[in-house]
Amino acid sequence: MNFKKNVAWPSLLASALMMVSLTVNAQQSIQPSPAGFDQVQVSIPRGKIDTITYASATVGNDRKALVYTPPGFSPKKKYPVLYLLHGIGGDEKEWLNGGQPQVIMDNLYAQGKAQPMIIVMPNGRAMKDDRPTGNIMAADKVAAFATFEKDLLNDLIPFVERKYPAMKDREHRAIAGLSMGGGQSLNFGLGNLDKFAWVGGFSSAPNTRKPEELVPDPQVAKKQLKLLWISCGASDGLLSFSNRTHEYLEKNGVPHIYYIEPGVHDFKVWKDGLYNFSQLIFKPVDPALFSTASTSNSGQ
Ligand code: FER
Repeated sequence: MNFKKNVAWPSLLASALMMVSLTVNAQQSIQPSPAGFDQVQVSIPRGKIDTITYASATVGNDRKALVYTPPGFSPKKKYPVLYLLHGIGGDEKEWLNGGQPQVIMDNLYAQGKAQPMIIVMPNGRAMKDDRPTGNIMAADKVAAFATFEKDLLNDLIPFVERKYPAMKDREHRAIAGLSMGGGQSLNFGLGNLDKFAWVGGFSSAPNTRKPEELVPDPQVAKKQLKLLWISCGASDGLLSFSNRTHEYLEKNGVPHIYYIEPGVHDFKVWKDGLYNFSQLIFKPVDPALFSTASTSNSGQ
């Protein structure tokens, strides 16, 4: 009897601890980026940024993209790839100049918070003159952001996967972007679920397809997606495009993270987007983070 009594305590303690940890998990949520997340730290290992040039059959000329490889990168290992897209006023250097993603990522790696990944920053304006000059809202320039779907799938991704030690399956390919690039990421990611399992839109622009066109089959999306991330500044004039997508996803039971933070249409919000999204991808996602917590896998 005494023996039984004694062994009951550890098991009771284990149960109590488990309940505490379940409660903690259930309360887990996306938090604002901590101070210093975007500040250069001395004496930590750094990734590297290359400029690549690829032949685009879609556009009919050579195009440029930037590629960040993480600290400790080795061509002998294999890496998942995040395609990170810019906005209507930018080009392949917009993230670098405005968001310093290499600083955010180096800091995350120093803390062991993100999976080692290759980040490709392309030029999403798929036309011969792809500079953000003149009238950036001109119809042909806006249309070139849609044309980029072909350039990305048929020209850039195959190039990256030939030149870099990239994993080539959908579960190791992510796409995210800011504003026009957020709309592109949602359109191209959700429109090509055989190619992308991780999709993020930061402050997505009016180029975002209407929800019914974006996700025509919620059950397929639910099954295929590893993570769908939608974030926006609460005071962004484009918030309605994120919100209508979120409401449709919620109504149709497609799990996703919807993160609205104080802010406008600027890099503060987009850096927070990258900081959070990059930590979540290419590893198991805690379902407690989903805005739509319909995660009972019944019927699957
Ligand atoms: C628009 C408003 C904003 C639009 C695009 C944007 C194509 C894009 C903004 C950005 O990328 O920052 O009406 O139409």
